[in-house]
Amino acid sequence: MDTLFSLLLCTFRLLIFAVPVSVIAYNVSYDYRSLLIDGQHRILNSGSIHYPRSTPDMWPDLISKAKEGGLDVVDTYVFWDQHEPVKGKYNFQGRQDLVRFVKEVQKAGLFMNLRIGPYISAEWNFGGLPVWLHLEPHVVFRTDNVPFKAQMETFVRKVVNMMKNESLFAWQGGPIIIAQIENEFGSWPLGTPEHAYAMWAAQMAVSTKTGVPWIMCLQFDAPDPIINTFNSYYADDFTPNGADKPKMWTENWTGWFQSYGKPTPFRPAEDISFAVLRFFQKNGSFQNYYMYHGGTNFGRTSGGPFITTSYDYDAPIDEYGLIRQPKWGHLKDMHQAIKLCEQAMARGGTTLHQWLGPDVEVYAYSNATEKCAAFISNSNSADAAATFNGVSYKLPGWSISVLPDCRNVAFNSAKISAQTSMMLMMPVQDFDVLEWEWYTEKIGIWSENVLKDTRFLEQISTAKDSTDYLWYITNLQVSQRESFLANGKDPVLKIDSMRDAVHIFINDELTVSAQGVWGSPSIEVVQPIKLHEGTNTISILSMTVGLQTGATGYDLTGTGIEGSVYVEGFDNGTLDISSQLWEHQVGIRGEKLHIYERGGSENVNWSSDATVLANKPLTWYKTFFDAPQGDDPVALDLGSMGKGQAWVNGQSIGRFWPAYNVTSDACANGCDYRGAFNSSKCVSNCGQPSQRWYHVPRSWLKPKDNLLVLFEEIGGDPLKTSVVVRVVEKVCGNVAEDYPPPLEKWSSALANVSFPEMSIECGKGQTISSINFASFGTPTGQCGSFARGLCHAPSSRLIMERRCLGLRKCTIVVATVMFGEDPCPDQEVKRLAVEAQCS
Ligand SMILES: *[C@@H]1O[C@H](CO)[C@@H](O)[C@H](O)[C@H]1NC(C)=O
Ligand SMILES: *[C@@H]1O[C@H](CO)[C@@H](O)[C@H](O)[C@H]1NC(C)=O
Ligand SMILES: *[C@@H]1O[C@H](CO)[C@@H](O)[C@H](O)[C@H]1NC(C)=O
Ligand SMILES: *[C@@H]1O[C@H](CO)[C@@H](O)[C@H](O)[C@H]1NC(C)=O
Ligand SMILES: *[C@@H]1O[C@H](CO)[C@@H](O)[C@H](O)[C@H]1NC(C)=O
Ligand SMILES: *[C@@H]1O[C@H](CO)[C@@H](O)[C@H](O)[C@H]1NC(C)=O
Ligand SMILES: *[C@@H]1O[C@H](CO)[C@@H](O)[C@H](O)[C@H]1NC(C)=O
Ligand SMILES: *[C@@H]1O[C@H](CO)[C@@H](O)[C@H](O)[C@H]1NC(C)=O
Ligand SMILES: *[C@@H]1O[C@H](CO)[C@@H](O)[C@H](O)[C@H]1NC(C)=O
Ligand SMILES: CC(=O)N[C@H]1CO[C@H](CO)[C@@H](O)[C@@H]1O
Repeated sequence: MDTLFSLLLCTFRLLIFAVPVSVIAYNVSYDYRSLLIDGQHRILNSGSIHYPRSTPDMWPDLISKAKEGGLDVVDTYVFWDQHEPVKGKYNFQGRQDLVRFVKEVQKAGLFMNLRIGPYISAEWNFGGLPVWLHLEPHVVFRTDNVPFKAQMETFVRKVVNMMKNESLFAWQGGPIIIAQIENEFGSWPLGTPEHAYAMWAAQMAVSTKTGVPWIMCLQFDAPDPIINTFNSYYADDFTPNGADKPKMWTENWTGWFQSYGKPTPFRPAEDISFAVLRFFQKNGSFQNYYMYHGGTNFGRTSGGPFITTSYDYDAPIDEYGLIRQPKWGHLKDMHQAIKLCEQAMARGGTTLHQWLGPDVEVYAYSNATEKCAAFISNSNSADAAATFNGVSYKLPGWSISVLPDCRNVAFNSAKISAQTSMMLMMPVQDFDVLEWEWYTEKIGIWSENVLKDTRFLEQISTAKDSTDYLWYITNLQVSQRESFLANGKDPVLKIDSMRDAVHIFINDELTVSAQGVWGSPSIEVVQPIKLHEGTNTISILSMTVGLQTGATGYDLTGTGIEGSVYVEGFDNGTLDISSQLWEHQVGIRGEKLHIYERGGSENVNWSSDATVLANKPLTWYKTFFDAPQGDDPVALDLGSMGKGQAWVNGQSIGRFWPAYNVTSDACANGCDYRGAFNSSKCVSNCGQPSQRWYHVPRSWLKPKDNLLVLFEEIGGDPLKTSVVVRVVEKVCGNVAEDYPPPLEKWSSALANVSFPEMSIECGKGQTISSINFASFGTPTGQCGSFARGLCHAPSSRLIMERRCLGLRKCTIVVATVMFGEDPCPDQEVKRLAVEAQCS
C-alpha cells in the first residue's frame, strides 16, 4: 500500500466522522506507462460488478470482498434501459440507484471505472439500449443516425451531470478515475456511417468535460485523447494506438456466460492468473476482471437470445455473493504480489527481456537503484527450469513466477495456496407440505385487444417488449373428404423461421415446443399434428428469451414468426397458411392482471385441488413460504419445472427453463489449465438442466408468508421444488513445501527462509466439524477425491484435527517438522492435502 492509497483511506475515515466533509481531489491523467493519479503512475487491478445484477443490500459486501480480494478499482456499465424505461421517465431508485452504488465504492476507498456506453452489450436485454428508442421513427442504433445520436447524447450528458452534481469524479474527491463511451464497437474497420458515429461518440464524450480520461474498448482507432483498451482472455500482445497511451485491458474474462442448453463454462484460476501476469509482464498497467461478481439477470433483463437468468460467470465472487475458492483467494495472493512490484513497475516500462529457454522468458522492471521486479514465464505446457541472475528456478507448465526483488519468488500462477471451497445448495423447505394453488392461463385470445393481419406481425414492434409473449392464432378448415381423416397419416406442420421459442397448441392441446433463431438454414419446426373435420385452431405462443445484442443492425433483426408456416399432407398438397387471417394477442392474461402480486393474485380464482396440479401447460402456481433462518443466500430449486417465470413477493426473480437440458458431451474432455483458454475449453453441467437454482435476494424476503408465484408454460411439478440455502460444505487445502511463503509476511530478506502455510476456513457461522482427509507426503487427487500416495506421515490427520476441529479457521506451516519424523527423506518436495467438513 503506498502513501497515496493510505492517504485516500485516511480521507474516507475522516469522511465518516467529520462534518462538514473536506474531500481530497485527485487529478487523473495518463502517459505511455499508466494512468497517473495526482502525477503518480499506478498499476491497477479492477473488477466488474454490475449494480442491477444484485440488490443494494448486497453492494457493500460485494465491494468489501472486492477490496479484500486486492482490487483497486470497481467497474460497472450504466444500464440505460433500466434508468429510462419509458422515454423521459427516469428511474434511479433501488437496484437502479447508480449514485448510491458509486458512493459505496467510494466508501470502501476504491476507484471506479464508469462505463457509460450507453450501448453495453453485457448479455443484457437489447444490449442495454431501451426498446422505446428502437420504436421511435427512423431510429437506427449505433450508426450515424440523427435521432439515435440525439437521445444517446441526452442520456450520456444526464449521467455525467449526475456524477458531477454528486461530486463523484476524482477531481471532485469522488472515486471515478475513468469513463467509457460506446463498447466493443470498432475492433475491425467500420463502414463509413458507423465510423462517423464512433468518432462523433468520442468527440461528444470528450465535450462533456468529465475531467477524467475517457476510454473506448476494442475501438482500435479511438481518437485522441481517448485511450483505446482491449478485451479478451489474454491481452499481452495488445498495443494502444498512440505512443502516449497506456496499455489497458478492460475485460479479462474470468469465465464466460451461460446460455440455455449449453454447458456451464468455467475458467481455472491458474489460467486467469497466468493471463494477468503475462499482461503485467509486458508493460500492462490496468486490468479488469469481467466479471468479478456476475450476479443475476433478474426479471426479463437477460440478453439474448437464450442467456440464462444466472450470470454467475464463474467469477471470483459467485452469483450469490459468496467468495469462490480457490479463484478469489488465488487472485488475491497474486494482487498482493503485484503490489510488491508496483514501485518498480510504475517507474517506466520493462528494462530487461531475456529468453531463458525455448518458451521461458524473463521481463524485469528496475528503477535503476534498489527497486527491481521480475516476471519469469513458461508458456509451454511442460514444466521447465531456468537460471536468472545465477539463481535457478523451477517453473510449472503454463505458469509465471513473480519476483518482487528480482531474486525470490513471491507467487507462481500455477501454485495455488488458497483453499478450495465446495458449496452445497442445502434444501431447507420442501413445498409438498405446503399448499399450492393453481390457475390455468387462457390459450389464445383473452382480451378485446386483438390485432388481425394476413401476415405475421413482428414481435418486438407488436409487443414492445412489455412481455415475453405473443400469440399467433388462426383457423384451419378440414373437409370430411380429406384422406388423412381415414388413413391416419397425420398432416405435418412446418415453420421455416421463428425466434426465440414457440409452444404450438392444436385445438388447445400443447403439441410441440421449439426454439430457434431467424435465418437459420433449416426448417425449424416439423411436427405431425392431429386435425379433425371442420374448424381446427392453431395457436402459437411465441416468446422472446432476451432481446439480442450486437453490432450495427442488430436492432432491426426482429423476433417472432418469420417466413412461412405450412401444413403438408392435404389431398390437394401442401397448404401455405402464412397469408391467411392471423389474430395476434399480446401477452398473457395472468401477467396483465398482475396475479404474481399479492393484490393482483385476487383477480382470479385459484384452484386448490392438489391431486391434479402437476404437468399442466400454461399454468400459474401460487404458494407461501417462510424465509430460512440465518443469513445464508437463498435460492429456489426449480429443477422439476419446465419453462416459465418466477416471482417472489411480486419481484421477478427471472425466467426459468430447467427442461432445457445441456445436450453437450464436452464435459467429458476434462479441463487442463495449461494451453490457450477459450470459452468452450472447460465446461460442466452436461446432461443436466441448464439452470436449476434461482437466486432469491434476502432483501426481497420477509420472515414469514412470502408469496411465490410460478408461471409454467409447458408442464412441471411444483411439488418437487424447494427452498435452499447456499452454504460451504467442505474446504480443502493442497500446498507443497516448495510453494512461496504467505504474501502477508513476504519480505525480500526472509523469502528464502520462510515456509509456505496452509489455511482453511469455513463459511460464516460454521466450524470445522471433521477432518475427512489429511496427508503430508505425496497425496494425489483433488478436493473431494484426495488419496494417499506412497509417502504419508501417519500423524497427519491427528495434527490437523488438533489444530482445526471446532474452529472456523486454522492455519499450519507446511514443513516436515510439523509432522514428526520425515515420512520419506528421499522425496525432495512433499505436500499437505486436507479435506475438512464444515457445519
Ligand atoms: C494533472 O496532472 C497532469 C500530469 O501530471 C498535469 O499535466 C496537469 O496539469 C494536471 N492538471 C491539473 C488540473 O492539476
Ligand atoms: C444534485 O445533488 C444533490 C446533493 O446530493 C441532490 O440533492 C440533488 O437532487 C442533485 N440534483 C440532481 C439534478 O441530480
Ligand atoms: C515496455 O516499455 C518500454 C519503455 O517504453 C520499452 O522499452 C519495452 O520494450 C516495452 N516492453 C514490452 C514488452 O513491450
Ligand atoms: C527507486 O525506488 C526506491 C524505493 O522506493 C526509491 O527510494 C528510489 O528513489 C527510486 N529510484 C528512482 C530513480 O526513482
Ligand atoms: C382440392 O382443390 C379443388 C380445386 O380447388 C377443390 O375443388 C377440392 O374441393 C379440393 N379438395 C379438398 C379435399 O379440399
Ligand atoms: C370466483 O368464483 C366465484 C364463485 O364462482 C365468482 O363469484 C367470482 O366472480 C369469481 N371471481 C373471479 C375473479 O373470477
Ligand atoms: C478451444 O480449446 C479447445 C481445447 O484446447 C480446442 O480443442 C478448440 O479447438 C478451441 N476452440 C476454439 C474456437 O478455439
Ligand atoms: C434432463 O436431465 C435430467 C437429469 O439428468 C433428467 O432427469 C431429465 O429427464 C432430463 N429432461 C429432459 C427433458 O430430457
Ligand atoms: C536469503 O537471501 C538474502 C538476500 O537475498 C541472502 O543475503 C541470504 O544469504 C539468503 N539466505 C539463504 C539462507 O539463502
Ligand atoms: C478481441 C478478441 O480477442 N476477441 C476474442 C475474445 O475471445 C473470444 C473467445 O475466445 C474470441 O472468439 C475473440 O476473438
